[in-house]
Amino acid sequence: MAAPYELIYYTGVPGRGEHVRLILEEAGAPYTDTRPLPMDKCREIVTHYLSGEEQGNPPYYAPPLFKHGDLLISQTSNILMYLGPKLGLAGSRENDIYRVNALALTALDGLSNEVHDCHHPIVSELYYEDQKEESLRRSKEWVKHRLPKHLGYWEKVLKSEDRGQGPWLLRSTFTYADLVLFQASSPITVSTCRPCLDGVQFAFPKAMKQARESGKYDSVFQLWKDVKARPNIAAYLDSDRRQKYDWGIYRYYPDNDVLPE
Ligand SMILES: N[C@@H](CCC(=O)N[C@@H](CS)C(=O)NCC(=O)O)C(=O)O
Repeated sequence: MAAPYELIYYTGVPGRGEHVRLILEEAGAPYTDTRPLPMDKCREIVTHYLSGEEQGNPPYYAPPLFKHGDLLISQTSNILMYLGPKLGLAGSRENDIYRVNALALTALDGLSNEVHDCHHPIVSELYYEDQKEESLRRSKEWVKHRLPKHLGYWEKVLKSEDRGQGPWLLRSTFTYADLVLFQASSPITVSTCRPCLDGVQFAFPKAMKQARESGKYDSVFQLWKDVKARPNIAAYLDSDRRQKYDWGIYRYYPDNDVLPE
């Protein structure tokens, strides 16, 4: 029997583990997930796997972790790069995996890590409340400079001649890069806590609404809609497996919900 796919991550927020869930859900691949376990149990399991006691694997730094048979790996983009070719979601041409990985890394850098650093600009170990002033300053500068830069970049990718008629980042071939961009950038409504360019729209609803209504990034928002409408993704988003944003990478702090000045 083939080894199961095992996602090891914290519970209670989609977090970085969500990118791994989305690729598995899109492919309809069975997997186990620590999500339904209580947080204490999740921490215990994560700590065990980070310890380096898993034979043949080094100690890793942080979750998400992914286990497949004897192989234990970390780093979101690395896990996606492992799964992409196995699940047929890494492109169809020679070397597409590197194109897909570049796009996924760019989305994770700009629309995930940078957004996290808006609520924790000094250090993750301090509470948001202990770095509020810096967080507001960073958020203002981020929506002014970085948000348009990132959305403009993705609009350029989606408008590039090479992409032809699309509808996906790599022409007509759906890849996990589309899923990563969706998750980082899906439009959310704060009231229902559904994922924002999902994450970014959750954290900065005012700035994202303004960006959406500007008409400058229509291709980006169209991609979000197209990914959301894929049957397996739509079913997953409607299921109780899809967790709400709360204390993870994407957080809504009213003070930080600013428009570009
Ligand atoms: N680049 C890594 C970042 C991993 C990461 O920061 N994980 C968080 C949880 S989502 C964590 O536990 N960080 C601990 C730390 O940075 O000290 C990835 O994408 O997997």
